[in-house]
Amino acid sequence: MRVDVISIFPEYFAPLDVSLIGKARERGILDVHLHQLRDWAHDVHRTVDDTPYGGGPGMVMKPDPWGEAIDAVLDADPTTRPRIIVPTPSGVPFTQRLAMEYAAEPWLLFTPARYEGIDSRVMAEYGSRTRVDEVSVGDYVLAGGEVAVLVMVEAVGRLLPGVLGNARSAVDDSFAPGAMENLLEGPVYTKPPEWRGHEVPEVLLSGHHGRIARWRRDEALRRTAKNRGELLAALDPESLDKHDRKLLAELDLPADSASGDG
Ligand code: 6GU
Repeated sequence: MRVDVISIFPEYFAPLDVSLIGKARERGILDVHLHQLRDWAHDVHRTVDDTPYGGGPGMVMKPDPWGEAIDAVLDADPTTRPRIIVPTPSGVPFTQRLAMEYAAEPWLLFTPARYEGIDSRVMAEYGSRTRVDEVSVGDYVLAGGEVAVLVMVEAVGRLLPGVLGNARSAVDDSFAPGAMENLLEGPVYTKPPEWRGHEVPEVLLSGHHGRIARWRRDEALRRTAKNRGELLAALDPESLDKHDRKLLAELDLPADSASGDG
């Protein structure tokens, strides 16, 4: 997969040299190209922002540098078009589903902004030629989209074939479609069996795969109920067996969160 990022802080992306994503790049699975937006700002100050039409606080990123920068990236391979991802707190939520969708694309172009965002005509211009997604990584406001790009590249990159070893696949991630969809993963333990007086749950040492699977599901249900009541409420009742329902009935849940219909 090719990934391009245009930013006034390309140095923000140094973490992409490290760890899982760094390895994926060394192995040629991920081909990252970083671009300095100011290379396409031609005045002496290399200005990329200006005051907003209609007034109000802050500054807006000018369309001209973005247009020239995006054109230059598109020209790098005229045979393909990248999916353009514009990070913004007013975008659609970035989810595991969207990460999987992006992982199936040959080419992504991220355009993280500073200030109050990019002049909207830029999104209109490229939206008529390729897919342009405005995407948010959560309900809080960052100083700029760079960290959001790091979040998305890591979430997408680990899904690319060959990035995670056979030993650890992404199929049982929390939020991945499948049997445990929308259940959080429960607690995990490793050696030693006792640490500072805390013991590893006996069932995990039992070697009894059926009991271990049941215990893990119980813990997943408990943790989801405790931390993410809205995920529990959204579970398909058909996905809950008799044991699940008994466990949930025994938890002290708000009235509307355990029935699955509410
Ligand atoms: Cl994508 N950008 C900024 N600046 N803030 C955010 C965000 C993105 N997602 C959540 N908050």
